Amino acid sequence: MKKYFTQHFLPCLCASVAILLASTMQAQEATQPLNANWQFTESGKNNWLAATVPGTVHTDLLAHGKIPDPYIGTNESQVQWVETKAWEYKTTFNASEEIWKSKHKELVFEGLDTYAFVYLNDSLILTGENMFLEYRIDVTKHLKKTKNNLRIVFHPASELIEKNKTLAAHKNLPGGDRVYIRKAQYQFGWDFGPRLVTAGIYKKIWLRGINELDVKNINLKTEKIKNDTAWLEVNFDLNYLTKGQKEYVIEVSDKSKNYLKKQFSVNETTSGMGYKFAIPKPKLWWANNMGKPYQYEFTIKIYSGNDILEKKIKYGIRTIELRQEKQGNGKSFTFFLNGEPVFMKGANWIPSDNFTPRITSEKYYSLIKSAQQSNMNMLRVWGGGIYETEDFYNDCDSLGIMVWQDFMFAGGVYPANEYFMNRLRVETQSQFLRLSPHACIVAWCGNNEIEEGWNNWGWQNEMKISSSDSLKMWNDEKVIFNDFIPGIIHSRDSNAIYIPSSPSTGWSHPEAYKSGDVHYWGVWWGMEPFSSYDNHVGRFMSEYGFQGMPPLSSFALFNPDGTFSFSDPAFQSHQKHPKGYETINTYMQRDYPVPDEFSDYVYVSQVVQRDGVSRAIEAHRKAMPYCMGTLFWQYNDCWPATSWSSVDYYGQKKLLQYALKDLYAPVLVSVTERNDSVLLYVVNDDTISHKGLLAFAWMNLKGETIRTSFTPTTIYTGRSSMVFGFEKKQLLDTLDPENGVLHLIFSYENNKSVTTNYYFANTKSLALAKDPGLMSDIVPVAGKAGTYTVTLRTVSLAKNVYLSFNDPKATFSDNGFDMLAGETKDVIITTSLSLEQLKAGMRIQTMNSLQGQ
Ligand code: BMA
Repeated sequence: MKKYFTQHFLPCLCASVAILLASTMQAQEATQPLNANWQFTESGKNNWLAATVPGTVHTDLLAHGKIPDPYIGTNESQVQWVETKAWEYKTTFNASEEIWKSKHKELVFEGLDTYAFVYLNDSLILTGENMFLEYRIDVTKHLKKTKNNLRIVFHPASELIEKNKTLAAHKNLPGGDRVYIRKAQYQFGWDFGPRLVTAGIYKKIWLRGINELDVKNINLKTEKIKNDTAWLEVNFDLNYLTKGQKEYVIEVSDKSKNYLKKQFSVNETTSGMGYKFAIPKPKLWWANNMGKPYQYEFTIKIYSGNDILEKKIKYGIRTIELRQEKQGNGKSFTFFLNGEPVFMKGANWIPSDNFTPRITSEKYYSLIKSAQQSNMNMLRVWGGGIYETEDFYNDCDSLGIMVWQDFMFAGGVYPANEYFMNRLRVETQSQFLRLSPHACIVAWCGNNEIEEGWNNWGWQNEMKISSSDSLKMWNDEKVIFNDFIPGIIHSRDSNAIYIPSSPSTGWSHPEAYKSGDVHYWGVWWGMEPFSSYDNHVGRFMSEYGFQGMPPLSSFALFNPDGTFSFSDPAFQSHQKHPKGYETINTYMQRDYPVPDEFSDYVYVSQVVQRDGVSRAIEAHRKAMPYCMGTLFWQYNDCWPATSWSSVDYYGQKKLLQYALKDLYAPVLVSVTERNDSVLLYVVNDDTISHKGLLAFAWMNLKGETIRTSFTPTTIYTGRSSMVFGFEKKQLLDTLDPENGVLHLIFSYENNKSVTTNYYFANTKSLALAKDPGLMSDIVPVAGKAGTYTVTLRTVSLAKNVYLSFNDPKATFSDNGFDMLAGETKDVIITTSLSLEQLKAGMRIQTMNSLQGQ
C-alpha cells in the first residue's frame, strides 16, 4: 500500500471531541472532496436551493436573488435579518473505493462559520463553535458506502454568544458581544467595513482514509545558521493506529541531495518528534530588496517497507530576531533577518472581502505583488480579521514580504474561563503549527489594541466597571496574552518572536515613543496637523493613517444609479467612521482647495491622504535607526468604501499607493524644516552603501532656477544622513514660499537617481498657474494590445497630475505626480478601452485648476 501526503496542512485529532490541531499529511489517493451537490435552506422552511461550497449564506442568497447585493447602495441594512436565522446545508455522496477500503475514515472540515451542528446519516458528529479551527472527525463507524447524508445546521452567532456569556465571569465586556465568540471580529462592523455576520461552510470539506500511521503537523524550522551551515529541524506528531511496534525511517531530501535519513520505532501516539539536519552553504530566504526569497523544495518521506508517506514542502531558510536593547531611556525595536538589521516598510492588512470564500488566489496575488512592487517588505495581518489562507502566506513567501501575524483578538476584553481557554489552546496550537513553516512569518502578536484600549479608552468609566471586576478582567487578559499564548507557541519553537499586544503603549504617552511599537493616531483621531508626524516617531510605527476616497470609477460600481453627491445615502453608508467625512474635510480646508464638484473632491481627498501618509513615512525613515519600522493603516479594503486603504476593494490604487514606490524605495531623499533651517536628508536602507551626488535646484513655478547646489557624498547602508543644511532665508529671501519649489535629486552608481519636490507653502497657497499648459498624447504600445503610452508635457509646474477614465480595471505606471515646468513624462496604461474611447474618456486633473476653491 502506498500513501502520499501533499503540502496541504491538516489539523490533528484532539481528545474526544476530535478537534484538529494543525498541519498533517494527506493521503492523496485516499482523499475525496465533498464540495459538490450542496443545497441550503432557511432552517425549518424546506425551501432547498443550490449552494456553493466553500461559501457563505449571504453569497448563496445573493446568487439566487434572495437578497440585494449588500455592497451596493444602502443594501447593507436590508440584509441584517440573515444573521438572525438558522440555516441548513445538505448533500449526499457515495464514498470512493479507496476511502471505503481504508481502515480509518475521517471527515475534514477546514473551516465552519461558526455555530455548526454537523450530522452524518442523522448522527450528530460535531458541534463547531470556533470559526478558526479545522475539524477532523473520525467517521469510520458512521460512513456508508453509498447514499451518505451530510447535513450542517448553522445556528445564529447570537445564540452562541448568549450561551458563551452564561459561562463567562463577566457578561458585559468591553468590545461588546463579539468578544464572546471565536469568529472574525470585523464581521460585526468596524470603522472600515459593514456589519455582515456570515454563516456557512467557508472552507473545503473532504473525506480522508488512513490505515496505519497518521502523521500530523509536519513542520520545518531553522534552528541556527552558523559557519555557513544551516541547522534545521523537522518536527511532526504521530498517531499510530495499529497495535504493536514498527520501525520507520524518515528522510529529508531535495532534488540535489539527501539531508537526513533516520530510523525510529513507533508503538503509540507521539507528539513533537524532532530530527535535526544540516544544510551546508545554504541559500537563504531574503525579504524584498534584500536579496532573493529563495525557497528549497524539500521532500519528506516517512516509510516502513512499502508504506510510504511523502510530503513536498517549500521552505525558506532564514533566521529572525527582534532585538529590544536598552538605549538611553528606552529600548530599540529592530528585526534582524539572517543577522542583518532591517527597516520594515509596509502596511496593515485586513481581510480582502467580508465574504472571504470569494477572495480568489488572483486577488491575493495581485495585492501582494503590488505590495512588493511598491517596495514594501512587511504586512501586518491585523487581529480583527482572519488567519489568512495558504494563498496569502505562499505569495508572501515567494515575493519576500515579511508578515507580522496578530492572533485574532482586537479592541475588546476577552473572557478567560476554562471553556474559552480550552478552545483557545486548540486554536493557538493549530494556527501556529499551520503557519509557522512559512518563512514570511517573522513575528507573532497576541492582539490588536487591547492593552491600548484598556489603558486609554476609558472603558472602565464608560461601562462603570468596578475596581474588583477591573482587576479580574485585566488579570484575565494578562493570563491570555502574556502567559497562555506565548507558552503554547514557545513550547513548539522557543525562537518564535512574540509581542503580547500591538501597540505596546498608547500614543498619548511619551513612553510610547521610547520603546516598543506604537499606533500614532494623533493625526486623524486627534485632529493634529500632519506636521505632528515629525515629532511623534517611535521605535516601530505599526499603525497611523489617513482616509482617502476611492476613485470615481469605483464609486460608479457601488452606486450604479450614478448619483454622485455628498447627500447621497449610499455615499454616507459607505463611510463607517463616525466623523470620517468631517475629518477629511477639516484637513482639506487647512491646506488644500475644497472643490464643490464631487469628482474633484474625491481627487483632492486622495491628495490629502497621499501627502499626510508621505509625511509620516519620511519622518519615520529619517529617524532610522532609532525608528526601525513603518506600517501605515491600512493597505486593502473588505468592501467598497471610503477608508484608510491605499488600494480599494476593486483593486484600484489611490494616489498614496502610487507614491509608495518612491517613499519605500531603498534610497530616499527628503527635506526637513527645523526652526530657521532646511536640512536635506538621504536615507539608505539598501544592502550596500552608495557614492553619489546630492543636488538641489530652487526654482520658481515657471521653471526659472534661482539657486543650485551639488554635494558629493557617500550614503552608508543602514543610515539616515543629513547631507546638507542651510538657513531657510537663503531661499526665501529670493522667492516667496508660494512661488518656489525645491527640487532634490540624489544620483548614484549606474545612473540611478531618486528625487523629491518640496514646497514651503501649503498646496492651497501655492501660486500655481490655473492653466499650466499641460499637453497629452496617447499612443498604443506596439505589439502590446491594450497598452498605451500617455506622454505628458507641461509649460509651468503642474501639481498632482491625475489621469482617469471609466475603467475600474485599468492600470497606470504612475499617477498623481507633480511635473516641474518644462518636464515631460510617460505614463504606461493598460485598459480594455480602444484608443478612441481612451482619447474621448481620458480626464486629467491637477491641483492647478482648483486653486481658489
Ligand atoms: C486602528 C485599527 C482598527 C481601526 C483603525 C482606524 O487602530 O486597529 O481598529 O480600524 O485603527 O480607526
